[in-house]
Amino acid sequence: MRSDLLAAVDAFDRVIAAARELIDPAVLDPVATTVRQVRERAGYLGDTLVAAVAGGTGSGKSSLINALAGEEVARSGGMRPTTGKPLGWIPANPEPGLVRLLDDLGVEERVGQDLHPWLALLDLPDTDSVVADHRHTVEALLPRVDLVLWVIDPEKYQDRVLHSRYLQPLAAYHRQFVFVLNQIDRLAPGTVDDLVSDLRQTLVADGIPEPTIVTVAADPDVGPPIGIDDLVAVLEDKADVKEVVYGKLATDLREAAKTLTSLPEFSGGTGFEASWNEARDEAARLLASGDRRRAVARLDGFVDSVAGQAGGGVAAVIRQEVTPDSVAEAVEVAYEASGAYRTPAPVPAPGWARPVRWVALVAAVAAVVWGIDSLRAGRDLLWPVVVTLLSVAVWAGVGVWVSSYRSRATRRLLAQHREELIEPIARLLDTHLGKRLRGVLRRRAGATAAATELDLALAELERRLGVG
Ligand SMILES: Nc1nc2c(ncn2[C@@H]2O[C@H](COP(=O)(O)OP(=O)(O)O)[C@@H](O)[C@H]2O)c(=O)[nH]1
Ligand SMILES: [Mg+2]
Repeated sequence: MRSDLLAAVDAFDRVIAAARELIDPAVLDPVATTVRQVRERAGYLGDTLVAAVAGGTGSGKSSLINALAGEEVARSGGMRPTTGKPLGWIPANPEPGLVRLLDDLGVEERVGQDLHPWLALLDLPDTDSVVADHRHTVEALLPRVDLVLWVIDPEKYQDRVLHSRYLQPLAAYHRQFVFVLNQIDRLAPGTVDDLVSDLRQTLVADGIPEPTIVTVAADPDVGPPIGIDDLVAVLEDKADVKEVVYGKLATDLREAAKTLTSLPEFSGGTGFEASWNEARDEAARLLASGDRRRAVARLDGFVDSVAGQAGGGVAAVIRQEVTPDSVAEAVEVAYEASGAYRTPAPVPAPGWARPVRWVALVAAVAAVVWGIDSLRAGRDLLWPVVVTLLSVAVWAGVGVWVSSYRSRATRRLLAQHREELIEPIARLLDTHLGKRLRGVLRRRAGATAAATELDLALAELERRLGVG
């Protein structure tokens, strides 16, 4: 079960790493904190029930541990502070995780026991200690231990410091609390029940809905300790909190996962290639015909639409990495590198056109001379006129045909030239723009894939816990 939890935490860390630059830190950071806390807590999850014993000086914490142990392991009734150094009463053969926990908590004094091998008790410094941030010590401890036994002196059970400084601020951890009303031997017969119900009311007012209260006398003036077996039974019962803790951690992870995967950054994301090809080819066509302005507008519009579809942090990253300026630059590079600015030279006239027109011109001049000569000699003018007209017609006709031929051929050449440019331009746009867009989307795809892995890991954990 622990390995399943750790697998889920690992999967979660991969999601966080993949999403790091795509998601607003304001959203991601609290999630990362939750995951870190779960990992921290999971680090000490073993089979031993670890309970910290807390309470005011003289409430009987050390006596309680002695009573549970059946021997004096903790010095009781000593001078204040009676518990300057924390003590651990732990299984003689402790789990490595428990040893690590005690090391981390600085619990150096350790007494091994075989009586309750599932239980470890930590005798903490007193809660009414003058150390100002003592509550923070307890608070820091809470996520790392399974239970806190609050040992309460019946004379001080309404103590303002206990309720306002400790219990109320820590009420969120109430499931981990057990209240031990100690020294009941000192109470008048018949008053215990009233006192318990009074304490219960105060605790409920503190924000602890269903407090577990056990009454004991750890070190009565006369006779053996009272109520210790009941306490052991309650603790044995609470050993189930291990299961509860796993369940709670799994829930924490599931909730955190939901926070992330409901973000737009983790949804959709297909169909990029098709729409990019279309936009790119259109822009390439515009660019091949020299229309840089519209090519830029087309691509910029495309980037906007990709960002719009991606939404959230991915949109921001896209527009950050693919700015309008960089689109214009990519277009400029494609325009220059492809040679789109060069137009082909006009098609020359066919080689025969010029001599033919010369011959026609010379023929026309000759025919005119011939006509003048015929006119002087009084000869028939028909043939000279016919030849003149024919020659002029050939000269003019060939001229008109050649210029139309040249403009048609030049247009054809230009169209072909543009057609041939489209592919290299498209390639250049791919290199200078498409790659960058793909890079951002690939990162998102990575995050989405990691989220899928996380979902599987969580499902496995939930299956092992028998929930979900
Ligand atoms: N009458 C009575 N005295 C107790 C009981 N538990 C502890 N004491 C006494 O209260 C004093 C303080 O106990 P101790 O365990 O040192 O308290 P700690 O400061 O919370 O560790 C000692 O003199 C104990 O003998 C109890 O159940 N009944
Ligand atoms: Mg003590």
